[in-house]
Amino acid sequence: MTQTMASMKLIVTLLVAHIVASASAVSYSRPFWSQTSYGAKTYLNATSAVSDLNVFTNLTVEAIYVSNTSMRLRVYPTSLKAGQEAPYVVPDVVLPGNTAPASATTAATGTVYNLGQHIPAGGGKVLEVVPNSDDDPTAYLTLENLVFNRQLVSFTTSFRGTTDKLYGYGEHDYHYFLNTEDNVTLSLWNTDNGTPWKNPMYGVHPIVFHSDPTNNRHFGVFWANSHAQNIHIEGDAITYTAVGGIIDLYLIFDTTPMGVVQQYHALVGPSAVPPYWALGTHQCRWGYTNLSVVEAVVAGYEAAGIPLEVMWNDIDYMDQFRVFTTDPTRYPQAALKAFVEGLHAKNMRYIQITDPGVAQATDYSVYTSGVAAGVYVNTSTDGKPLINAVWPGWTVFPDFTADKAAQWWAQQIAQYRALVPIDGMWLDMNELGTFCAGQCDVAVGTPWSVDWKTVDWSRFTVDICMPNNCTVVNSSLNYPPENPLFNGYQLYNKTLDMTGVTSLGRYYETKAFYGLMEERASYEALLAQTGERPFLLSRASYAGSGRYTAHWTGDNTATWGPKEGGLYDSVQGVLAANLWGIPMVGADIGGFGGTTSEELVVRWYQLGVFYTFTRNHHDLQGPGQEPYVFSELAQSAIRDAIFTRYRLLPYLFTYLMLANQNQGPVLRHLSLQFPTDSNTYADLMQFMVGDALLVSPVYEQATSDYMARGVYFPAGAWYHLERTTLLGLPTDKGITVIFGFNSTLYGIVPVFVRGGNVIPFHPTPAMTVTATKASGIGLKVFFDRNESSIGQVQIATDAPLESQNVTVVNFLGVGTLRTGSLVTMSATAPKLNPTLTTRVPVYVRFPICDELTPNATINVTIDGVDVTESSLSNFTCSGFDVLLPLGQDGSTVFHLQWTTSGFAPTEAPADAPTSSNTGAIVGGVLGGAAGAVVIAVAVYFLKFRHVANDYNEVPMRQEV
Ligand code: NBV
Repeated sequence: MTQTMASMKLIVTLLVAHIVASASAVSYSRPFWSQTSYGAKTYLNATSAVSDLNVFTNLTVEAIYVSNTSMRLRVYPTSLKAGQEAPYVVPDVVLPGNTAPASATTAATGTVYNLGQHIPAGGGKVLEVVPNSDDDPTAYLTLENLVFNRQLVSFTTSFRGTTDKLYGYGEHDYHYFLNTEDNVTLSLWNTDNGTPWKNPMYGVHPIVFHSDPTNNRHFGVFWANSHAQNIHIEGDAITYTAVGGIIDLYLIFDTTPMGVVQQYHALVGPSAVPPYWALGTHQCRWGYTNLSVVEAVVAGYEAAGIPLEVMWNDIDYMDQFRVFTTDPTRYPQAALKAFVEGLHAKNMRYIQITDPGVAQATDYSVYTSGVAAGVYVNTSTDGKPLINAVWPGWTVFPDFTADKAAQWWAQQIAQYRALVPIDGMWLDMNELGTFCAGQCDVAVGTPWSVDWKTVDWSRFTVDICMPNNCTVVNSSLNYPPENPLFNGYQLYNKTLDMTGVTSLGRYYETKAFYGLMEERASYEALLAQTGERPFLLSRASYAGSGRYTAHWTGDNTATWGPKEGGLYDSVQGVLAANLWGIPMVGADIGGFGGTTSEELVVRWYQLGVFYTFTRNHHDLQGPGQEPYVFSELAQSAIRDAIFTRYRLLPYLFTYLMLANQNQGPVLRHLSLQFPTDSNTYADLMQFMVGDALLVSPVYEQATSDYMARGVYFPAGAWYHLERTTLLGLPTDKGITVIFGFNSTLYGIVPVFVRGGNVIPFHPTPAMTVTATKASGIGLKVFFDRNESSIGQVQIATDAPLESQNVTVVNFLGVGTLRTGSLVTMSATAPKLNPTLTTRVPVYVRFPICDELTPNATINVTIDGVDVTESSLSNFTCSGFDVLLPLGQDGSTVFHLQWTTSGFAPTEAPADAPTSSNTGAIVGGVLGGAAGAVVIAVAVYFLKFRHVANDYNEVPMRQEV
């Protein structure tokens, strides 16, 4: 059956949908679907009169063809009764094209979905969406139990059985797979609440991805809704609930989970690509009390020889916490400016926090200019700027949903940048997070005398908010009939009153994307002012925030294990953000709250250098956790980890470019990369960086548990990235390898590379990204068993992408050690470094360590010129290294060829096992002195022989 939504046979039968309005259930008339130019349509009308104006009794249901792999299901009131207001629809500025009416589509064939033909009568089912294939009648999902009230919109989707794994919906500190535990409710509401397990956090991303590894079906459900909302997952059903809006579902189907995620990213918009320097390391802390302290941090890094690219300041730099000011004594403007210029002279950068709240003070031009321009969120009660409290005391809040506010914001940024030339912006507290609930009735100029350092937060509401007439307006917007939030958390807790008025609606409707609108205003401002791609870091986010900003996972804790909001949980956080289309993301390395330890910081760096955004940040309390405060051993491990990252910058940047070009997340759960390997659908916090790198962080102290846990390698050939050492796992199915680490601390950076990939890298990591980049681009070529290897590097300046010719170079390797070639192909390949004075290496590695005779030889040519004598080094049984000639690096087109001779016959050694089809590993990993660990593996396979090297003293085990 190949039908479009427009032409499909609508055998949707009798359906009686039940409204479960506040008290009594309301029945709808039987819906009859009819075909339309855009798909199909039906009406649901209440069968009996309903006097309650909160209930919408006449609904239109549209099934809209979007593409052969996606459709939209929109349910909205057909007409309104007198006194009824239309439910809120997410505006186009937030979700491009969202409000456009369904338009006719050209008939096409081949939709992968169809409206169901197997709907049983009754049961409240409105529709079913089924795969469009005759052999598979089971529904992808259904829509049933509709409730459509002014402040309660709800429906249930049943999906095709409990084999579906669910993921995406956030932001939470929770399992990656949302149905790891049954019977769970997760709510969404941008909340400044730290990282408590399961609670709603700073972002709102109403997207649920489904993956069924058993039947290999994958789809996503995005509900375009900006209200407080939740999902309840029980068995094979999800009930979605929100306190308003329409039912507006974008349904996406694909044969792979990656395909679904890519389609979702296309829907919410392409992710911003950060400037190259932003991939360097960042150091921040709340509590750098004056400029000398900051200077000392930079000096500390320099003395330790640990790269620091971007120095940050938290709220400490401001004068009375007033945004766009500097403290005259602790951070004098002229000295701060000179400091930043000094950083720039060293090719380093500087970023400060910018909170949205503006102090309500008549002697403060930011405030007064905002009043004059009418840019603040107003109250519904007196139409004046709505006041709440944040760091500067009594505060008002720009309404970023208004164009005039965005313009005013741009002016503030421009004026401030003339005083302090910041290189990017850190947008905090933009959920909005405030200290009082609702709104405060405070006269302009009311003094503020709270000493934050001594304040008793538990009494804040009583001592500060209540005496100042802070109230929550008695409105159903603050107290909706059903509160969907976790643990009874109120909508107005630690934020503005829900009745607040913004240009695009009431705060009740627009709060979810307040942060996104601030990100947009800041992005546009910086882009216009600098002419370069802006770097923003935002805490709040909504679907589509990735178009403008990077993200960090918020106030985490200095803890190790699952459910603690620390090291382990951070992986779920960054993977989820990647699913939402925010690929540039990291967690506070070392932990924001609590007292960290040297070992935790080292382990966190060994993980955090693989976050796309790598920042050490800590709160006011406790000792510092900058790398240089720790022992030499720790510093060397951290340096090692950072150098690993710096070598990988071309690879990381390429994947950020690919994310922008809709090729999917940079950081990927294993199930996203290996969807047919059922072992990867575990809450296993290993992850992929792009197609090639597998990171298996150490989450446990003293590594002993890591030994027990092992590293899971999906089918393929695997190598250790840094040492370009063959790990020797050319298996047809996944395998768990238990490494024999015997050092108690630090060991190696746990990153592995999958055969079949070419990794572009900077050969010489240095103290800055600029210096690192100057070492050019070399290649690590890791062959797979099928004798091939592919890769890409994309190179761009920091200018907007549309204003430059991005260099894209593709690499293709074919062959074995016996004979093969590596070619580069490029449409636009200007030399990255025409003045390069060092030659860059190409490492070529094979999955089989072919046994060579003592007089084995190799001949290597580059572009037909024999370079064996001049450029070859390190010819072993598993590969060779060669230096590219001067003036030519990994970004230039070249053709590398090799031929070897002198192989011993490939026979399995006497001790090779014959019973297993995956072989046995008898090599090992040696924990050396002072954290230096050498990997060495010997693997004997039935068909292949892997020769041990010198280090196979500590055995490692495998479990298949
Ligand atoms: O600006 C202070 C902190 C900041 O360090 C942290 O990273 C943010 O997530 N900020 C929260 C405000 C603290 C509120 C308690």
